[in-house]
Amino acid sequence: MRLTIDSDTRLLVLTGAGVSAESGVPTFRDANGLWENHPIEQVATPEGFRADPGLVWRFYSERRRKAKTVHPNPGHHALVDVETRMGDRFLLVTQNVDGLHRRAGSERLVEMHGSLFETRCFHCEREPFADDSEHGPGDVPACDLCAAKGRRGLLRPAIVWFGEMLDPFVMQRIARFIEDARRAAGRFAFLAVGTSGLVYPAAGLVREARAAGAEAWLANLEAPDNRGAFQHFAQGPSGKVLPELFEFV
Ligand code: BJW
Repeated sequence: MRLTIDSDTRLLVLTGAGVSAESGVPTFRDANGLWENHPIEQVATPEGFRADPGLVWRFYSERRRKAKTVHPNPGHHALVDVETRMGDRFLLVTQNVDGLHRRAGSERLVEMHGSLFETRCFHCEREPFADDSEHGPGDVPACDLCAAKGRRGLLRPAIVWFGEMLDPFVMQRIARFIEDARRAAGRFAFLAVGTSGLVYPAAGLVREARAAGAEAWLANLEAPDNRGAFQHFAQGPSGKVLPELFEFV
């Protein structure tokens, strides 16, 4: 089964944790949504941060440390090759925060759930900034911009937690790509890779793309909940499936 790409095809790719699994980054649902017996919601929500910022920083510091030791795999590299050939007719949207797509060389890239390697303030509207520092209980970093105004602000990882809005510019960029593809004369394909299809708004992108005329492809280890939304299913590990999936005509 091959996804055929000609000189007019547009391709929107959505990736999830499964793409990084072969690099050694654990997926969310494999760990039963638990970290050290804490439900993920305890360390990935604003309420969790308010209750125990030190615990949340320990969780993300561990993830930062681990993410620095892993490397992109053939699945990440296959998507860079496709982007190189398609240029602006390609957009990669990832739910992953591990930075592996960027390190592999992806440039037309939207990190819709944020980045492990950026920090922002929990209290003020300052822009996220590059940061790979590690913290834990008793060592929660403070916002210098808040301090300069005589306020107490805590820094937090720049990750989109449950119940938080995604960056509107991110959603606009995706919507614009879909709209351009709808208006364009050529074929439009949507490909989801390594994602359980449980978390919104990412899980709804397949329906938005299909409403704009896309042919929907799925590359995943197992059939996820929203399998029925896809016309084509290439089952297997993405590091093996992606390098063999595309056919340029
Ligand atoms: C392989 C493989 C291999 C393994 N090869 N494949 C509509 C309906 C219902 C609920 C909602 C809704 N709209 C919004 C919500 C609420 C909520 C939500 O979706 N909840 C659901 C759980 C029901 N969404 C939100 O809160 C979002 N915000 C929002 O919508 O704001 C507006 C709003 C505000 C207030 C109220 C209502 C609306 C924000 C969601 C942000 C999620 N962020 C997380 C946590 C980040 C923390 C962190 O990373 O530290 O992002 S959740 C977590 O799940 C993480 C992931 O990016 C995300 C998706 O997980 P993913 O990638 O799918 O991974 P897995 O593990 O689930 O699946 C891996 C898959 O790979 C599996 O299928 C394997 O088979 C496969 N696989 N190895 C190929 N080698």
